[in-house]
Amino acid sequence: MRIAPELIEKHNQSRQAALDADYAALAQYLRRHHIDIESLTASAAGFGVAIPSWGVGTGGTRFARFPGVGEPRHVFDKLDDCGVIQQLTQATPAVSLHIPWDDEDPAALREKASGLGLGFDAMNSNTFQDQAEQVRSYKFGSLSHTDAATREQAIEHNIRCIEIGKTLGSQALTVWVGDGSNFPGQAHMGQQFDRYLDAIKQVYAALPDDWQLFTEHKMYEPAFYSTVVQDWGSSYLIATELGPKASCLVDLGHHAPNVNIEMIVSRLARFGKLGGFHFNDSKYGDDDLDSGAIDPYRLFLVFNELVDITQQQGDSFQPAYMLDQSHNVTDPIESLIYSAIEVQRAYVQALLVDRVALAGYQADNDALMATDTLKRAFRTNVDPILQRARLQCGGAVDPIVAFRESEYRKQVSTERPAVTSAGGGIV
Ligand SMILES: [Mn+2]
Repeated sequence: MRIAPELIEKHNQSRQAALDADYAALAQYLRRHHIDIESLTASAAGFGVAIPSWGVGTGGTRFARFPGVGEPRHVFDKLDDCGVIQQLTQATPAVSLHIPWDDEDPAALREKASGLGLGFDAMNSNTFQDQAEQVRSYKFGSLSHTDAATREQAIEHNIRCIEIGKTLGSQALTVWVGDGSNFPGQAHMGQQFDRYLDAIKQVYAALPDDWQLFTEHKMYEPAFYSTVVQDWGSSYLIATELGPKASCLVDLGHHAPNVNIEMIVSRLARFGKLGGFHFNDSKYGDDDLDSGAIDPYRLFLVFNELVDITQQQGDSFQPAYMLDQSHNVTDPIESLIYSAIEVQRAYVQALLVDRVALAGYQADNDALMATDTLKRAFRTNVDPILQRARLQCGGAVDPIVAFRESEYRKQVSTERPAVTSAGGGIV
């Protein structure tokens, strides 16, 4: 463990009395509403959201990137940082790798991760940029490229991601492509989608029986006129064409402003095609801001649907949760800690919704009381539950404070040379 357990223990001890008092008060409040706090704490403790390996590096925009100190040099440093986030929050048990950025010896990766108590979540392929050794360029597309050999190269890359993932214990491949066009008329939209379907079917054919393929849509960027997998409709068509092992992945930032994402969640789940999430937040577009930073109520409303679906479909409904955000002005570890807790908070708040009362208000068309039922849950401060869950699992009551107390960033900055590259770069 990179942070001394004694430090966390001391941190927790100094907060124990206050937490016990707050927890008892919240338990009493919830008891009045016939809710058992212990079952909520157990649910919070069982919740996990994966960390993307690229999230622990400082992000950037098209204009610039301002590197932080002690940035991870390679995937093993990234795993160390993810291990710290898991150690303190106990809510991020898996890491999602990106190939080729994290392409290292799988046995070494597995050993490093298990030493940190981490598993591997979905594999992410990359056909949106060119790599040094690559023969054909993805400038004009990858899985939907007009050139068959370029499509073949993109198919092979995705299959290789599956092969690497098999050795790591991953069980899913997330496919996001930047394919599209920048000018009306540049691409034949129908034929382009046909080529994409034909290529992704070949990737799907290489999927092991116990694997899933997640298709991730995004409205725009890097293509600014049209995108091949632009919305949940196209994503649903793809997942349906592929078969039962394929489902849709919803990245909260990949929609037009004001789109009702919780409704998309409901629709996809209703037809068994909701596979997973990339959590982040946004104000204007695909801003990749920290989860819950701008609109925590929307995050809650998404989880309100997820809890509702789980109650209907049971434990067979297990969407994959991952953070996918870019940290431009904060310490990435602190942002990921904060965001993981915000996502966990939304989940626990959604568990508080009185669904029997809500169904009654809906049946009576009592709009005001129906929405108040949601607001009551959203307004409840569940911090004592989240803190108790962390405490029970060996995490820190206040992970950001504990992280700063540990001076981990200062410590790794002596091992990791400063990055001076100031170039732009979305990660
Ligand atoms: Mn994403």
